[in-house]
Amino acid sequence: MEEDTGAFPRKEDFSRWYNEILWRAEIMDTRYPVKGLYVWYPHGFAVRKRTYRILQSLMDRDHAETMFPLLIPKTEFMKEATHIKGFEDEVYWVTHGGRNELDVPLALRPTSETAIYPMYSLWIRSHADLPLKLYQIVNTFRYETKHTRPLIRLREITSFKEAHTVHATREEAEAQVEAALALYQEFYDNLRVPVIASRRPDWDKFPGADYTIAVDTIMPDGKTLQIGTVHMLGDHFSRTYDITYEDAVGEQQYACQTCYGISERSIAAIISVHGDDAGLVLPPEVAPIQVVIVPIIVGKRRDEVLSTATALEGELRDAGFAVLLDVRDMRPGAKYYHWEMRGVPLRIEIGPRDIDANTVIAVTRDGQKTTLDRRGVVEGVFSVLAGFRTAIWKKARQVMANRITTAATLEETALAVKSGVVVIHWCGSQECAEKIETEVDASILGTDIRSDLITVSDGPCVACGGKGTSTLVARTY
Ligand code: 5CA
Ligand code: ZN
Repeated sequence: MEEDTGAFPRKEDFSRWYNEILWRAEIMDTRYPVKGLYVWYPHGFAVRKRTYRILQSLMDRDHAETMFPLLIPKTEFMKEATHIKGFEDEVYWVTHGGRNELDVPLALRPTSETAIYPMYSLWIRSHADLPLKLYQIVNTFRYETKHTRPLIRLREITSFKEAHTVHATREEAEAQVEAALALYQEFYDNLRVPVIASRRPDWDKFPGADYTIAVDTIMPDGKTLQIGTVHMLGDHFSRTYDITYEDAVGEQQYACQTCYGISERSIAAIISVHGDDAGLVLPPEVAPIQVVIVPIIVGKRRDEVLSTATALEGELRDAGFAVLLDVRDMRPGAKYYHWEMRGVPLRIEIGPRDIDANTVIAVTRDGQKTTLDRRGVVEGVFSVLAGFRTAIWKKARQVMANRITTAATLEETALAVKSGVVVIHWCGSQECAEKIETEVDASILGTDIRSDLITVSDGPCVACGGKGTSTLVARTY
């Protein structure tokens, strides 16, 4: 690929920076000729693969993986009234098989409740079958009408991880909601992406849920991105799809359910939260190449440098690092630029002077330069990468902390919400919510806030002065 000057500065126009990074770092190709559908470049897919491996390893602790069909008969889809109402404008329908009109139109799943739950009804017989905790990673289709964006608002979500659990009691289902939140928290900790969890207001909950708790991160432009949701479904779906079990005394009971999902928005979060003007910054856990070795070749000692670099590559590979030796015939500076754009966490430079001194130069993606002893290079790389992990975590948390403010009036809120999330007091009434949302030109994100960066309290509602509790307000994606 042609090398050129750096990407657009992130601060100036985040949206433009984001779109440029996607192709410059070879994450997504946005030229596919259907709106809202994009193509993973192999490099982007390699990041996705590592990210989803982490997600799967967390899920696999106590969930089983499965796969349900993409097509859902209209008859099943239309059963749960609230759910249909929430999704009917977003569903793609398959109406024909070849030239024949289908007797029953088939929905392309926008999410899979209505595909999975009729089968759960067949599978669950007694309390011994519970809890049931399954997940799948599939593509789903939503005819989104808001502005579509790669990885963020897709019409084909390619990497929809959805979990669906069934429990004997409401208490167990509620405990599962908390367990799912803890799992998502751990997932995002692994990606070094700080999140805030909060309970969505009733009008914003998942269609068919009792309540929804979402995790959001704050993007560089101060808007929030919802990067995961956990829904308490109660018995809404179990009554509709007849998911019952025989309890210990032989009586039929409706089961209680939860579902929770994460999409490739998680990748959008990694890119946006860590990236900088030079391109991607990848946490080592998800970097397809963790260490790139750039030989500094000057004149006569070419072979010596290359053989030393090759030996180094072998050592690091044997130690388990994803390492690449860049032997292309290019200036070192151009190579640095190339790998910085692609987010490689660590670059090692090795030239004649380093060979003489028995050292190598290690430069992390955030610009920290360390001289490593050639003999202890494996330990050195481990420790430099560990330091890098901590550094990007600290930085991301600090940036998020700086973007959270509190406000006591609507005027203060309107001003503060331009640069991030605002914590206000709200009484919980829809009337006040509408007033707040129009006057500050932002959304009520949620209550029941869970974040170690925010202290919650009670106080007078910013709209009516009545008794209120801490509430997040933000401009959202
Ligand atoms: N069945 C439930 C749980 S799996 C469900 O569909 N929940 S959801 O609608 O909230 O979606 C789960 C997550 O997918 C959201 O939190 C959001 O992060 C992501 N998501 C939703 N719509 C899109 C979209 N159009 N493009 C990309 N990601 C999306
Ligand atoms: Zn109020």
